[in-house]
Amino acid sequence: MSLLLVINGAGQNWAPESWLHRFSERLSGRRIVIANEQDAVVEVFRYAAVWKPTHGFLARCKGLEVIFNLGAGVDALLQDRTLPNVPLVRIVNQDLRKRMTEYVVLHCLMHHRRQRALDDAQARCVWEADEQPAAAAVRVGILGLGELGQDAAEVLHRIGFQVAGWSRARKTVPGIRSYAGQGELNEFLGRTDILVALVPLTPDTQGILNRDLFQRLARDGALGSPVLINAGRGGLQVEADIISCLNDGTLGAATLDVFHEEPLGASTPFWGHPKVTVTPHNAADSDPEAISDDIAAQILDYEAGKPLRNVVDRNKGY
Ligand code: NDP
Ligand code: OXD
Repeated sequence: MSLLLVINGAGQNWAPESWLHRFSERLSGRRIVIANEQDAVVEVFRYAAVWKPTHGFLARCKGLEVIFNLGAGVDALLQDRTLPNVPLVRIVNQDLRKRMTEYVVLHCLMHHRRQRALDDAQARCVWEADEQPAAAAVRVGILGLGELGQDAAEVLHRIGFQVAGWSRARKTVPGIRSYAGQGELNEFLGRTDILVALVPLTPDTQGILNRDLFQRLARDGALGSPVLINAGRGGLQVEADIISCLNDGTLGAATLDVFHEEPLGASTPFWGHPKVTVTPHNAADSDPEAISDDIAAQILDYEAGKPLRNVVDRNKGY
């Protein structure tokens, strides 16, 4: 067995040598190599573990049987039209679910409990409390009721929020109202005070977070105006629409973890906007140890003849 590492992420988590070390510990005696994407000739490897490989590079790797994406979202990878037609496995694990759920709960509660206004009052040394609706008065809508969306939905429901989710196929999740498909999107939006975007970026969802959609959110909610939380992908959002909807009151506030341009440029209005909370695409930073455990276990299972798990449906794009 041989594993090629093709890793182009920014930051300490993505240092290729650390991944080499982790996989070598878990798959001892195997040939594991960090790719040099400039090499004219690429040796034969059975597996590749990748994050944002240069488009066209994997097409030059002969003998690949499985590509393991080192994250949950595969949008960047699928944009490579030359990607070899072999199973593509993405990350699904409890560590990632819990991290995303922490983020979603944190930001739902921050908007619900008006923490930004309290921070502002503290900065002015003012003892000032707003009226506080109960969680049961607030309707959260999760756009994308998949692995991450369902976990967050369940915890929000336990806290007391009214929670619904929207997906392609209907789901059965205790306590969560499930809306399915385009035909039910309007009804889902019309009952939503806090919209949490956790759909993958695909041709169908590109730009879905736009003025037309924001105008269809509930306008009679306990928070006054609807709130947007986007922890999916920047490509889901029309950024000019978010700013103009915040400015004219169509949206009350937004938490944004993902952007068209990452890192976020200095000149964007998001940084300084009083109704926007920016986080640096770290809603759910995948734990490299947990990911390495998953992938090593999958390789051993695959070699023992067991089916691969979490294989991406290329037709759906996620
Ligand atoms: P899943 O594939 O498990 O879930 C995706 C959900 O979106 C499914 O419920 C799916 O419906 C729904 N969906 C997709 N397309 C449509 C559509 N056209 N119409 C209606 N529903 C649709 O993904 P995960 O939950 O694991 O991850 C979601 C996304 O979160 C990732 O793709 C990634 O972009 C992002 N992410 C962000 C991170 C961050 O740090 N900000 C970290 C990790 C992931 P159905 O179930 O019916 O197929
Ligand atoms: C992912 C991410 O897709 O970190 O895993 O965004």
